[in-house]
Amino acid sequence: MAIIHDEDSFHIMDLLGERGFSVTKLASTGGFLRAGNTTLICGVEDAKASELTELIEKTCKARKQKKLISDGVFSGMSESGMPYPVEVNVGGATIFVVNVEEFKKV
Ligand code: 2BA
Repeated sequence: MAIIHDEDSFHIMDLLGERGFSVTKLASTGGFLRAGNTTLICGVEDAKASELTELIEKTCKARKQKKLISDGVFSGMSESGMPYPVEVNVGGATIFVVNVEEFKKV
């Protein structure tokens, strides 16, 4: 189970699909910030567990990114009339590796 940023969800879902992992994506909300995030549930054999966590770690790594923002809420523009770049933190993953007692498909 991995809680990741929404921004990383499309990329990691594509990669997991390409590598043959089954995955379920849930829209979730962080209890502290009350902001949207994404929770992935992925059931795997023990032998594939480290490949899965490594893939998530690489793809969803916390990093700084330049984003264009505007300070004029109403105009959508800065004083110069142009949106400007700011550095923001994106990505990161909180991963829970849980043993499954029983797995059934009926
Ligand atoms: P992270 O620790 O990277 O956590 C990101 C999201 O992962 C959390 O969103 C939550 O949805 C989930 N998560 C993290 N640890 C968890 C756990 N042990 N059990 C279940 N879910 C877990 P938010 O709760 O909205 O937290 C967003 C960020 O705010 C956290 O980033 C952390 O940097 C900070 N934060 C969270 N709780 C805090 C607290 N009590 N005091 C100060 N800062 C806190």
